[in-house]
Amino acid sequence: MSINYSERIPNNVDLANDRTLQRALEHWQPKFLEWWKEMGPYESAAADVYLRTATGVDAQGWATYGSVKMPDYRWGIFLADQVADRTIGFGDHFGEPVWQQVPGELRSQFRRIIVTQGDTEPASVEQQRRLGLTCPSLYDLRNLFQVNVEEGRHLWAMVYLLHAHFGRDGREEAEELLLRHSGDVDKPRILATFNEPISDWLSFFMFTYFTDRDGKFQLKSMAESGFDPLARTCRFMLTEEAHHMFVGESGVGRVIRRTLEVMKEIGSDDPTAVRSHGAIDLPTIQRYMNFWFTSSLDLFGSEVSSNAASSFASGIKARPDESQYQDHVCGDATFALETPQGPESVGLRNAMNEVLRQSYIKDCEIGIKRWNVQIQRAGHDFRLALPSPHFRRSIGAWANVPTDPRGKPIGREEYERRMLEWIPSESDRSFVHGVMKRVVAPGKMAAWIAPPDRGINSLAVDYEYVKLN
Ligand code: BYC
Repeated sequence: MSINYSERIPNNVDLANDRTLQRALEHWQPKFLEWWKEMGPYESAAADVYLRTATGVDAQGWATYGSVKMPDYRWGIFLADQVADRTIGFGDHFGEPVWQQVPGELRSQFRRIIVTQGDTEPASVEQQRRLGLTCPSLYDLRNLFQVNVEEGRHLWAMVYLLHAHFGRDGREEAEELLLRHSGDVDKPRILATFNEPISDWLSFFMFTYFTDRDGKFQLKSMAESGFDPLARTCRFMLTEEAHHMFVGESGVGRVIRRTLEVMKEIGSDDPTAVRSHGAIDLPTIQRYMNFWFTSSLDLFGSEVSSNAASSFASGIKARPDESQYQDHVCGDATFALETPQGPESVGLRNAMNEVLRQSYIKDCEIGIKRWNVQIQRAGHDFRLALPSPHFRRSIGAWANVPTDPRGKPIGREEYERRMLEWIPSESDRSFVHGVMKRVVAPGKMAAWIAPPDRGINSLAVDYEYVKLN
């Protein structure tokens, strides 16, 4: 079904024919806009931003581009098309028809997962709220705003499911999603990474590379869900998520390119010299990577999780791209887990969080390889590397086990003492903040980042992507 933009809430779910649901969502809409005004991008309401908006949900023509003031963005409800005769592809209900309504006995589990997913979306907008003040270019400012409006739309996606399928509980949860805030001492966001401040653009690029990629894997596993509306919602969200990860990968790549240019100009790789020429030295980039990668690893939950086992068994959440596996039931299969006490064999269903995490790590490696090719081509021996998944963990079997970034166990005293060699120190952060000066002349870039290879939607890099007004 195509998207109906003539209604107050754009949608392709025939909202007009469900007056009760429509009214409930129209009641939530002004609260969302109020939240956007208070917690969304700072001082951005008057800006005209070159944004893409969904027009259809098929792969060919979902996006249209145009200049929009963000508060007027048409946030709405877009589900990927229904697949006829779809059956559940995993777990105890393998082969049964998918559900159009939530089965009563799975209600609270589904609600918990939808709320957790929904909570991350406004959280990220809150985390990134002040970045516009230090944007390195109009091109980057536009990308930030694009990511922000789409995270807002992802919130709409989860709120629709809560309203349409969870009655009064769902409506209450939808309100709560606007009341918790990133980093709030009393009402923080649910998952720890979404309470970390993102106060500089290097963190933003790392977040969109590493944390949005967790989003990709979680959405892929929910896109397999036996609850068809959740699966269809997540399938469409994935198309938006791809741009967010592009922002991360190309962003970090451009920071590295600029650093390499400066290293060539000054004929030195000495971090102090690189910094004194306004670029971000490679070891600092590695420390930011260590921070955001390890924090994002925690988002997959514990290595051994009865919640994950029951999600898989009952048809809530599968492995990403479940069809790539032979065994979709995993009733007796086991998984070899590395624990601080040594190798341990656990039921595969219980290890589903770890299966996801390992696929995620492989996917993270791809960008690191590309960045290292840049460094190698420039003739330097330095190589970026993902730290061990056992390093600096706060959730699961490795939580609070002191290791170095290679995963070698070390004493707690050494761990605490050396942590500032491994993740950004106060002085790294203050240096990085110091170089983040706002650049808003069309086509101009801040000194710490190279220009992108191309502009948005075939426009030139120096196009005025945001008119600040
Ligand atoms: N921080 O059995 P456990 C995205 C909780 S990102 C704090 O180990 P389980 C995006 C857990 O909730 C994708 N708490 O794991 C990216 C549980 O608490 P309760 C977001 C944590 O249950 C960028 C308890 O510990 N989507 O979209 O299998 C920008 C025991 O849990 C953490 C999802 O996460 C943590 N890191 O949970 C914008 C998908 N980890 O309920 C957006 C939905 C675990 O016992 N969520 N806990 O009080 C899920 O599928 C699951 O909830 C988890 C793993 C993946 C989080």
